[in-house]
Amino acid sequence: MSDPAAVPTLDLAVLDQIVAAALAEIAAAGDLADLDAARVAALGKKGSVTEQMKLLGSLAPDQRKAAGAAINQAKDRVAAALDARKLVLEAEALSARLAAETVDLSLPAPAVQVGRLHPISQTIDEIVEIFGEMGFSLAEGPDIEDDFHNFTALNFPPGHPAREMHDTFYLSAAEGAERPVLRTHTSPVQIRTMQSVPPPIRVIIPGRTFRSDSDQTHTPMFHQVEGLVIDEATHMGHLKGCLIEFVKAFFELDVLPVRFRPSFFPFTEPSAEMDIGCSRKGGELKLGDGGDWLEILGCGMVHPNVIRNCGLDPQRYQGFAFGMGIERIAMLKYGIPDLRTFFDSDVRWLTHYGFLPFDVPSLVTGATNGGAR
Ligand code: 2NL
Repeated sequence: MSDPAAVPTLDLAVLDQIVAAALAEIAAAGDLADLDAARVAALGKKGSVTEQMKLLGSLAPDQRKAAGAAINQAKDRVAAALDARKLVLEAEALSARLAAETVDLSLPAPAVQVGRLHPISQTIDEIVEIFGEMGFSLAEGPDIEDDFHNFTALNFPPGHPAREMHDTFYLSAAEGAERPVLRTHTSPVQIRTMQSVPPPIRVIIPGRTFRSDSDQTHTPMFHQVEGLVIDEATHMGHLKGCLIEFVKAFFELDVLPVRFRPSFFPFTEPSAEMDIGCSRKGGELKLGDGGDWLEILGCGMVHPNVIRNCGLDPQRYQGFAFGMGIERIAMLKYGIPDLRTFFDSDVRWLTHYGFLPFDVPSLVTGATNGGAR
């Protein structure tokens, strides 16, 4: 015989208190760790709501259904409160983190700045900025090339001296394959552009180039920038106007005399060299109007053979191209006297001649404030 008083019943008032206590703890949780403690205290293995659930087994069978429903409801209320509070705390944590991690780029830069942009990088950025304003886009290509893109397409005849071992770095050939070549100029990128992009084309191509040459004024790796314009109407007048605007913008001179001298390249006809005005009085080189001349770049109208070699019809398409050495014009603009120091990786040199990363070149603000100096 069992004593009816000994059969446990579910005390709804106690359950309500447990829920109220859990909700209060959840509401008071100040961070996600507090909230997790509240979750464990209510719904964990030995949590207050879980303990109520354990009573179910000892209840009289006719009470179990209603009691189970009441406890499940209590559990759902606590779980919903946990979820809601979690969203709030997570949003608060994110806001706090975002506020703490803010970087105000308009604040004065820290007094000690060690990073510098190499003058080659800065000069490339400036050139790309100027031609970008004129509507050119940037193109790049591989350092390791094949004979067709580096020589043949550019109208170099088979026995041309530039193809010789002592001028050009060749890699060893895979069996049955042609030997690859380290590009001797950036022109192969223009060939690739003409092969893949339909005219009109306006591209500017900076990059590393390689020649087997090493002395005071030559390094085996150096940088070139070349430009190419191809459409149906471009002529020598466009070439001149474009390059005159470029040298004035690059050297930041409103008055800069220029002249074009006839020259020869296999890939252009006619070809020219462009000089800018300078003065050499007292042994010091000064760019601008000084009665003397300084060679700055090579240029010309793209040879019809080159256009044909790229699969375009030279009767329909024409244009101009130009090329210059980046080290050379960087030395002229920034007064760097020795070519070989560009590649010494000397931090003191870079601190002196390098540029602050935020010194972004622009035609509106002037190309530069003179970098670190
Ligand atoms: C120089 C002269 C030059 C070019 C490069 C070029 C490229 C193609 C077709 C025609 Cl795909 N021309 N490039 C043209 C004239 C001169 O460079 O003194 N460079 C350092």
